[in-house]
Amino acid sequence: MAPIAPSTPTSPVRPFAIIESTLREGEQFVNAFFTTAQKIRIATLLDALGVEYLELTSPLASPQSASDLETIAGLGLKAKILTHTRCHPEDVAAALKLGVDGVDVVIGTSSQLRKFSHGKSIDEIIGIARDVLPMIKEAGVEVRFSTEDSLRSELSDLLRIYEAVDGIGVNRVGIADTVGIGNPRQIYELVSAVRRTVKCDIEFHGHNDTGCAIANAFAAWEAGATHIDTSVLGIGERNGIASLGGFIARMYATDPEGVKKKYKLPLLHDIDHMVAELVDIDVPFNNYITGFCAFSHKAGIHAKAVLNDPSTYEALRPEDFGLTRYIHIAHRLTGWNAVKHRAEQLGLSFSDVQVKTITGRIKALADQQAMTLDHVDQLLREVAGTAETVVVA
Ligand code: HCA
Ligand code: CU
Repeated sequence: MAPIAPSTPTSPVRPFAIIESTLREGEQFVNAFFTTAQKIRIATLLDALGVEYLELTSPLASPQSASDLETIAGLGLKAKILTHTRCHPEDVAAALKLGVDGVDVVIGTSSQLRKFSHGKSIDEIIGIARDVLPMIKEAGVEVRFSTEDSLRSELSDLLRIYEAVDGIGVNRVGIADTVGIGNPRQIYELVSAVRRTVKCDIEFHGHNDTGCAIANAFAAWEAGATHIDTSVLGIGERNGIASLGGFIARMYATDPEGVKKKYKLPLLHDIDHMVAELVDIDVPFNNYITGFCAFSHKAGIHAKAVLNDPSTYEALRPEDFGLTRYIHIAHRLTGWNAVKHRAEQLGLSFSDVQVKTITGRIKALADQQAMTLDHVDQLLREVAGTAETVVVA
């Protein structure tokens, strides 16, 4: 019998593409203000990572947004450059002048948005799509049509719209969990229904208000979505969307070799830290892959097993991301195997009995005070008779 989640999956997985929206959804993060130079740095690094698409703010947002879009579209990056606009002829015409590889249009379909935002019926929405989408197709660039607030829209309305725009010949339809209300089962069912309805590709964009953004993106992919929206650290409107690193971690767990080939994973660390600095936040301690303790092991039982074979307590191999694991030994949960390993790193050799005695001392001290690795090292050196002075009392 095979395990439920094998550490090394063998079956080939269905391809997927990342639409990296730090320069669109991410710009909607409350702290975000990117200069042109910063946008170029972000775009260049994401392109080097290997994301397939970069989505940028609508050129109608502001004159600088239009000029930055043109600049980035002109960089000659491998990633396709998309812009995100209302489903409106004026917006699309402005976008098409700037050298983009595609236009992602969106229109609200939930009763809330139809009532309080644009006031259009479903038939009117289909009519607008018939006017606007051919403009993009005729320009020879990719076209995506998305329904904002898809999760709070009627399924029958969504399917009717998607069927109509598929007939017009879009490259993709987009499903957006705009308020982050969906759960993985609902997303799976919705994407499956859309998959049965359209021939074109399917994109998923999910917010994280209820903590499901990455799981939802993954469920969407499992149900047949081909394109997934992300942003660096998940930044976006409110608490944001599926994070790039989190989604990559999820896909890596599904297909490590495929994901390693597709993306230059060691760049994730720099990307997360660069964007965090630009928007004046820290990389969260518990961030996927790049959080400071993502590869730290603490309890003695964990440390012992990880020293024997890291895969016992690691779903992701830090070395595949250019990172190293850290075994934390300066605390009362420590175990003698980890202390012995540390002694060996310091070039000190002890008998097992000695290490066990030292471990007992570490535990006793750690019951009294917070300890650091320096404390432990000094204790080890002291016992080995190599320490000049004894700092730990
Ligand atoms: C927003 C729009 C959007 C669009 C998503 C999409 C959303 O509300 O700012 O184009 O698929 O979350 O609905 O980001
Ligand atoms: Cu959004």
